[in-house]
Amino acid sequence: MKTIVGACPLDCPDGCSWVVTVDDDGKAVKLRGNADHPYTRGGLCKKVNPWLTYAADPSRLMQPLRRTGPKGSGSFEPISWDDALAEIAERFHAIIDEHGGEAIWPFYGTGNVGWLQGASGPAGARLWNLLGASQHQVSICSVSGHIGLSYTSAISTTFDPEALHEAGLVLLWGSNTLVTNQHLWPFIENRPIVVIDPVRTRTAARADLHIAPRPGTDAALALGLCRAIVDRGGADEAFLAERTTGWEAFRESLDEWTIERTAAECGLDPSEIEQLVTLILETAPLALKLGQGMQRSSQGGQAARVISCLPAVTGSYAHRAGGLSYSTGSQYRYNSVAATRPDLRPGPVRTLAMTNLGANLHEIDGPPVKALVVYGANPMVSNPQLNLVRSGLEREDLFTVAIDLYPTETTAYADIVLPSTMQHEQNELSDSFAHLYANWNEPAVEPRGECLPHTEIFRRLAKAMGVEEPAVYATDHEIVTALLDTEEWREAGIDLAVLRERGFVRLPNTGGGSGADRDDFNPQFATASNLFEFESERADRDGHGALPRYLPPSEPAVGAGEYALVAIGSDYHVNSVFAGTERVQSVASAPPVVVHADDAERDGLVDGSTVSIHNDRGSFTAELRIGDDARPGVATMSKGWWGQAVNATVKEQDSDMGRGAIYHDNRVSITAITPDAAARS
Ligand SMILES: Nc1nc2c(c(=O)[nH]1)N[C@H]1C(S)=C(S)[C@@H](COP(=O)(O)OP(=O)(O)OC[C@H]3O[C@@H](n4cnc5c(=O)[nH]c(N)nc54)[C@H](O)[C@@H]3O)O[C@H]1N2
Ligand SMILES: Nc1nc2c(c(=O)[nH]1)N[C@H]1C(S)=C(S)[C@@H](COP(=O)(O)OP(=O)(O)OC[C@H]3O[C@@H](n4cnc5c(=O)[nH]c(N)nc54)[C@H](O)[C@@H]3O)O[C@H]1N2
Ligand code: SF4
Ligand SMILES: [Mo]
Repeated sequence: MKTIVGACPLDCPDGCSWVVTVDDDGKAVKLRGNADHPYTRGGLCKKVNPWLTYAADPSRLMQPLRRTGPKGSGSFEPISWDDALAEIAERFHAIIDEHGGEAIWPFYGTGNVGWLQGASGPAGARLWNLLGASQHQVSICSVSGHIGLSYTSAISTTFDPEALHEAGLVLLWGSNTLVTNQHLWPFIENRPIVVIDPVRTRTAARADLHIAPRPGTDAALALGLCRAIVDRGGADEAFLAERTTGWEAFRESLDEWTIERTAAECGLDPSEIEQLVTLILETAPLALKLGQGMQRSSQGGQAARVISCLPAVTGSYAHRAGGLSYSTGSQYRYNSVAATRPDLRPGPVRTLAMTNLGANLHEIDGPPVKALVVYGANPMVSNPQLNLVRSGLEREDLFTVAIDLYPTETTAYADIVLPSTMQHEQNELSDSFAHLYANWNEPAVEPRGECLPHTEIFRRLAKAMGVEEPAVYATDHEIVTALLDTEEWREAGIDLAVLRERGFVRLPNTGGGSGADRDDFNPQFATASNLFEFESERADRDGHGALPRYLPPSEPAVGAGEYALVAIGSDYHVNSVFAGTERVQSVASAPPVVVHADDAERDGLVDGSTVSIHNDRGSFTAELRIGDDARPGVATMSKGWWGQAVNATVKEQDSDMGRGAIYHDNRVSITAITPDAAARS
């Protein structure tokens, strides 16, 4: 028996370190959380504990496949790797000859978010650059919030989550922490906790105070809170004078945000806002954990921008356990240029946003998309406006290659399907968006069947295409060495050998050390002025106004029979990953949609009945539940379940900043479809 340290690859903030036990026959017999890792602290989660069961799932893709039936039918025949790569190479050459490299779109998703095989790297980048393929922007998750914050603090985390046991009030804003970021909980559970979320999630139910605004009204709420804090003498004038700019103008803009107006806009009672203001004033410093949920709206970037003003008004940014954390991702500073080699490009190339897949497959400036290479992504479940995506993927002239672990609703549309290794079978350098460590993942076992890592697939594809440039044949270890080729990593004495030996390291830019010896993590505002910018010329130039502001969501659900559909992280799986495995299918079932009792009564909806959830973009069915999980005007359920086309109803529309998706800005109607429903009531 031996143990090998690895890391969870999923798109989850927690970035867990794990330990795989391998027996003398080279078989993985146990996979558990790493007790030595300061953030993982032993346990993983119920989504990933059965990892080895998922790896052994009977549906796992084990060899390359070629389509034999119509697109979408899921009919395939096995072929050899040589034949699969030869066919892809031939198609790529023909497409490049006729339309140029930009007609190829490497469409990678968040199935793995690592730096070698996953969305941060990504694998294949050097080959795509050399071919002049379209650049891919992973706009599906958090981009709007990042851009929003870039105008004010320009830093996406101002505290180390491990310091939160020193926080005053912990404000979880649009974050379902107990479900989507559970390893943070031990650091905050003894602090007073407030949750701002239109849904009464498990996290909200555990909080000291839960405020449930109408979806997409967060910026109004934040403006109202700022004004109330000023009115009650809680503004930290010293901090505002020394560390911020534009405060006077911002303060004036707050005039209109009386508690009454704020409450009306957000669908709250004024007393709820008063109560929150009191808590903020009495329990300093304020540590605000901003989730991704609240920025999946047409005004999501602006919402993050406004919310970030709150800890500035209270001066909380000055405290090591205060301020705001959206993502620690920005602290991972690798040499991406050396790893991905944009200099290999034949000339400038366009960038295509992941969230614009449907539109881009139908109509596009420049060369049409003729080849799509989908890896670590499941757009037929996770992208907005599924009916538009589907008709795009059905195009006969589109050549689609999909690389996955299992047959999915997306691989069904591929011409060639390639089998990927799983994390415990491959090299990976993993990060986190909640802690400040880099995790190394050493392969623990040989790949199952004929599965290959992404990096190896693209090396073999380059060979099949006859590429001579040596850079595209770099080994995994050479790419990691390129990633670590920065001043910071060198000065810290961390190279690949150190990473492999230790399994994880604290990021060098945090002050170094570990545990009690650790220096403070004390990052500075990274704006041009090095101040917190209430007022921003750059934002004004970009069309977002010099001052942070509130604009209503594009699809407010305020009329009778209207619901804002909010489909959030499931307890059982991360997005759509593993949702189709035997294991998940045996412990979970198709998620019900939950509405408030008052709405159900008004619309004649019956608990336990089957309903259609629909709008002019599409529809799907679910079981209806009545419960106080949903505030009036909201319908909620979990996302990522196969065969339940929640995103058929979501509009493919860019958010205000960065082409983010607007999943939670989605107005639907709900109608009963079982004839016996009325009889049962
Ligand atoms: N178990 C589990 N964990 C996951 C995932 C999963 O699918 N399952 N997904 C992973 C991924 S990809 C990500 S990006 C993270 C996301 O982590 P979170 O940000 O926690 O993600 P969500 O569950 O999408 O949304 C959080 C909360 O935002 C709320 N919300 C929706 N709209 C609004 C709004 O307008 N205002 C406010 N204030 N709140 C709103 C939702 O009701 C939800 O409870 O989680 C990761 N972790
Ligand atoms: N309604 C609604 N929709 C949402 C969201 C929401 O909150 N509400 N959240 C959005 C968010 S935050 C995100 S991040 C996106 C996620 O959307 P995507 O990035 O498309 O991710 P997934 O749907 O999880 O699909 C990941 C795919 O990768 C495969 N996979 C897993 N590991 C590996 C691997 O090692 N190699 C390969 N080749 N494949 C692998 C899985 O089997 C799965 O098919 O969904 C978005 N969709
Ligand atoms: S999904 Fe998140 S909590 Fe679960 S093991 Fe992976 S990183 Fe940890
Ligand atoms: Mo995400």
